[in-house]
Amino acid sequence: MTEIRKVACHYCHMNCGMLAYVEDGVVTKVAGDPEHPYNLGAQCPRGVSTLEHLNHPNRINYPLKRIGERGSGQFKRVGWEEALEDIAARITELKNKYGAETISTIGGTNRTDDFARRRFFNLLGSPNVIHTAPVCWIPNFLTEASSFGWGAFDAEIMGGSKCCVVWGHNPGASYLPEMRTMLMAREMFGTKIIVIDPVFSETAAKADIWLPIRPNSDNALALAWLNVIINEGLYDFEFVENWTVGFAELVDRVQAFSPEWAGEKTGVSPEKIAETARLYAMSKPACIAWGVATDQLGRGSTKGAQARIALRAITGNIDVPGGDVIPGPHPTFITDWEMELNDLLPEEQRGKQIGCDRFKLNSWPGYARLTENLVRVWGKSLPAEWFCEAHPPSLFRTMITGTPYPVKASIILADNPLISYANSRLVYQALKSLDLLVAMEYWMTPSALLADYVLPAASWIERPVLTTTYGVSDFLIASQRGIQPLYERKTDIDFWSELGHRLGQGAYWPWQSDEEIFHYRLEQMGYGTSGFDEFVEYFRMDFAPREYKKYETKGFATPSGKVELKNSLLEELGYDPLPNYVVPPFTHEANPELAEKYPVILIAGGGFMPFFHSEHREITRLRLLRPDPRVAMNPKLADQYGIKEGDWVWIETPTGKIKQRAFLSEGIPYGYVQGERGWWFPEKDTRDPVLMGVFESNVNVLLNDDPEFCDEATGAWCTRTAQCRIGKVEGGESCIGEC
Ligand SMILES: Nc1nc2c(c(=O)[nH]1)N[C@H]1C(S)=C(S)[C@@H](COP(=O)(O)OP(=O)(O)OC[C@H]3O[C@@H](n4cnc5c(=O)[nH]c(N)nc54)[C@H](O)[C@@H]3O)O[C@H]1N2
Ligand SMILES: Nc1nc2c(c(=O)[nH]1)N[C@H]1C(S)=C(S)[C@@H](COP(=O)(O)OP(=O)(O)OC[C@H]3O[C@@H](n4cnc5c(=O)[nH]c(N)nc54)[C@H](O)[C@@H]3O)O[C@H]1N2
Ligand code: SF4
Ligand SMILES: [Mo]
Repeated sequence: MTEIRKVACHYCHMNCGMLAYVEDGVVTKVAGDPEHPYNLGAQCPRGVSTLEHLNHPNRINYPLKRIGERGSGQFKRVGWEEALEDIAARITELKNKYGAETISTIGGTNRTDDFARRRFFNLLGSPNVIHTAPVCWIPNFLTEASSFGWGAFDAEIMGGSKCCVVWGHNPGASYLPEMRTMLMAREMFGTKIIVIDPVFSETAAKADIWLPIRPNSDNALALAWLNVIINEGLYDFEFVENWTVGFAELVDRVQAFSPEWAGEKTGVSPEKIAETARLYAMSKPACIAWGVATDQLGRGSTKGAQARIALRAITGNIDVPGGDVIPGPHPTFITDWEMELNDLLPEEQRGKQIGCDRFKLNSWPGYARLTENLVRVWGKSLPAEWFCEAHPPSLFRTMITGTPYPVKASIILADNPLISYANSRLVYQALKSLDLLVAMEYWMTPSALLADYVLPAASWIERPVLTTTYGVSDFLIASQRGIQPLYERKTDIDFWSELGHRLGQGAYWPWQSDEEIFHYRLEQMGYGTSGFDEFVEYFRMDFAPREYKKYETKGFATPSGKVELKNSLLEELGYDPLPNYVVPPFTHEANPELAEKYPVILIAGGGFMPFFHSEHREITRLRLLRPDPRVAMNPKLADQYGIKEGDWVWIETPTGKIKQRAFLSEGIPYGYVQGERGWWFPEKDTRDPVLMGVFESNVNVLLNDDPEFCDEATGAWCTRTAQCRIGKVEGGESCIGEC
């Protein structure tokens, strides 16, 4: 008999609803669920490839233990029991010798183990958890949380937005269902869409106005918009008067940033800057949907976030339908924050978090203060996972130098750090220096190749999912497990729990399965279901009733109870509390002396179809759509270097050199190139130093992650500008061993 299971795709964060047809434990078909509000039955090419992913011959199906030298690519199959016992013993030994902080963990974007990793690390006693969080919405979201008491990531365009500013964001490639909603809103409300992007992206192609600013000139534009809106009196006087602090200082601050000044910086005419500022300010309601380009500007990322916060606040768009709604936490669900047990991490250990003395907003010093404010108003805080972490570039340096103390072990779970973190060669050195490296993975990746143990992870169809979007939204989405994990694959939560049991954490991991945990978290919400499976069968989602202008009764969750245009938490932590202009790193403005040798600006960011980060290169039907890495450039620039469509091209920065294939497009203005990220080649030699071509075409080889150039408050490194030079790869030239 065929059973139909309500699953949700997790090849990106959209979690589109799917139906898995299961016969005798075998998935025979996966189709889009027409009743799911996100995708209405649609699947993108990744979703369509589910069965290939599930049954792919390259999948890791059993625990593997390294037998040769680190990097030799030689592993043998072992049992889970042996692997977990040995890992636990080695963790205990290192902890006894160097302290718990010597054990770290590396993650990427949010996957499935939301609270479990942090619970494990709090119980272990180590603060050294990292994700790619500083380059993935944390600078914006945390600056918002400290300015108005939660992030307004939920731009509520369907609430009737008259104008939506899509800022450094390309849902046309990165969030397809969101793009569809945006276009629906335009149909329904006549929403004007302004896209701010140096490149003519899939989203720019659908916009009413495309503002092709120079890479990393976003802050100049935001400050000039403030200048126009304030000086022309286009702001909401009442909201400013009653619900903000620091307006007078802001007025003074923005005087220096006229549209003429910003015209020079951005390459957009002063008239166009003023016209778009007016359109945004005079459209009621309006929202700003920012993307991670605005987090990935390096030094100054927080400053830009502050400017956007001021724009939203003074135009009266905060927490109104169609504006920028502050969801707050889910009120009755047991949130990630509640599951993490942060109180169990001793004060002394918090102080050891690498980088927390310098990048304080998203580490213990800022997070502890923020939590006090959030709990006062919401009764709950944001999760420590993502919002309170060690600084990745600093942690990698600590692994290499042993300063200020030895970091000797790491567990990589759901990340391919050699590809996703900047300065890949430094990350390589860091991983190689460790005494213990474990990777929990679907595939053998370049990073996993350096591990002592590679453990088999269950994919989304083999596990249930329950998500509140990184623990920050007031709604939750649940999906069933399609089938039990194949072979010896395990869910990520099972991994943390089973390792925890072997390290004396047993009392804190009382559950037998992911479903049991999820049921526990939902139980008191009043659904009266017998278990998680039944909840999904009948409800699948839970949306807390949406309220607007909550500040009128609760105040904002900030020390002043108002929107802090002058941010008191940043001030307390020792940073400039107002928006400001900071010269963007790795531009000709910052380093004119390099402009001659490295005349071109490289944009090393942006998601693209059909891939998700470094994933899916193994899946034939997806790889056929994009077999090789692409560097996009204007035909005029290509011509200048004698480069033709499809030629292999060197891209070189002061940090490194790679090659990608030329893609000529008028959609990218002269003077920049956009290199794709995420590239490695599963078909290539697994041995060190080739490691499946990890240094050949991987754009992060080119990026400088020196803390000096990172964002002051959050440590975000820069992926959107690098001074580079390009040149055609001449016949037969190979990159390997040379670059
Ligand atoms: N230059 C540059 N660098 C960037 C960016 C950029 O724009 N430019 N973007 C940044 C951003 S926004 C992000 S979020 C990061 C992305 O960084 P990551 O999310 O770390 O992405 P990947 O490097 O693809 O690593 C994910 C790995 O986890 C495995 N995996 C997937 N799902 C699961 C799971 O559920 N469990 C387990 N155990 N493993 C799983 C995959 O096989 C893959 O090898 O990259 C960042 N790096
Ligand atoms: N297909 C696909 N979808 C994905 C992902 C993926 O890897 N592939 N990753 C997922 C993840 S984890 C994330 S965080 C999101 C990210 O998705 P988005 O938030 O949409 O961000 P990006 O795709 O990184 O970049 C958006 C746009 O920024 C532009 N840009 C580059 N430099 C600048 C600049 O200096 N200023 C401005 N204003 N714009 C600039 C790029 O041209 C690009 O069009 O996508 C998610 N969805
Ligand atoms: S990968 Fe495609 S099908 Fe899957 S959730 Fe994302 S958009 Fe939906
Ligand atoms: Mo991300």
